[in-house]
Amino acid sequence: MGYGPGYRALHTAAIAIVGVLTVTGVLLYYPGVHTALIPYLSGIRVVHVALGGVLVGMLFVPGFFPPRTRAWIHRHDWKWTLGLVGAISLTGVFLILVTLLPASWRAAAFSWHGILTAVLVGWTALHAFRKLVKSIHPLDSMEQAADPDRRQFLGWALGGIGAMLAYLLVIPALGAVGRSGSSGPRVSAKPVPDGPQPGFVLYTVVDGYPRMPTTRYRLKVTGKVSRPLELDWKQFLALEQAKQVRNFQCVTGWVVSGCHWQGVRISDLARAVGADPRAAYVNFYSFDGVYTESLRRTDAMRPDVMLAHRLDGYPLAVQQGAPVRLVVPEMYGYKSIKWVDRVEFSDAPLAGYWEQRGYPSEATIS
Ligand SMILES: Nc1nc2c(c(=O)[nH]1)N[C@H]1C(S)=C(S)[C@@H](COP(=O)(O)O)O[C@H]1N2
Ligand SMILES: [Mo]
Repeated sequence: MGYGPGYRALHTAAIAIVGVLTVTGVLLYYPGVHTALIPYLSGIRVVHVALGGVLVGMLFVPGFFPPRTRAWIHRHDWKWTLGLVGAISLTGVFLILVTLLPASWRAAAFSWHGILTAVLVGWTALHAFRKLVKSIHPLDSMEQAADPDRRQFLGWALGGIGAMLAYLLVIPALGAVGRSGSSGPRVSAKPVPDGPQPGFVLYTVVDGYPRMPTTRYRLKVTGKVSRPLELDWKQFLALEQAKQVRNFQCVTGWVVSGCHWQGVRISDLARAVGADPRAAYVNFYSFDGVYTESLRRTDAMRPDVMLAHRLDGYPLAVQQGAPVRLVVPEMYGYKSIKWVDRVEFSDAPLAGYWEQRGYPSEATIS
């Protein structure tokens, strides 16, 4: 009786899920839509990851419940679909394993997650077109065409995993993703003197990227402090400068490894203004007029939390927060507020921009 109603339902469900995953993935990734959908992004992310999990589970159904007949679907349909969905799921799993894998792997996984999805969408369209228009594969011939059994299925799965691992292992050697691991120099994509550095997805929650010449820029350090400061550009640069090479990771999955930051530590700023010991929080404001962030004082005092003004050897690009942005390498990117013009030591936290929209204020990449 062919592949039976169970497999038909599986097929339909898989198509629907792949469709929803593609749409939610696009919504999460593209900066344009990203801004419009801000209130829904954390929900969209949950749906995307959960459905991805369901799809991975479905991939294994034929392995555990082999179809009753050996010949049940066209060989190429099987190979391509399973191979692609398997590889996309695997790259998705890599993205979730935030700290277990090197950032260069995750950066590669992120690219391939998108590239392979584009191939899958193309393939699905072709497959549907063939079935609909040409009817090359009516059920009868489909049933004679191929006979993947459990062994073949496992072979394909292992082959796919093997190919993926092989690819990811040669990535650093090929330099194909642009950046190396957390502390090494960059492999290929070179820093650019003008404009944003390669690898970053450039977010803004307002219309466009606010522009502020350093001649007009003032940094205000206020709140529970004994010597509030208002610094012009020269005075800001005169503060003790710190440098570090760290990964930068957005909660939506993309990661840029080996970013060279230069700037002023919040701990040095705290000393300069004489921050009151009772100020348990440090709040940050952006001159985009909307974005805010807040750190527990203990987190903000870490030596790697800084107001950065240089990235990869060049002044920050406008799109990346020029002239000054916060960098919190231990936490997801949304903590690293751009276009900072006010730092406030306070006894109360501020509900940050994303925290007001459902993201946890504790954003440590664990
Ligand atoms: N002012 C402001 N700061 C911001 C954002 C923003 O939209 N506006 N996006 C945050 C998010 S979610 C991330 S991942 C990083 C992205 O930094 P990039 O634009 O340099 O890639 O900036 C963070 N800081
Ligand atoms: Mo982000």
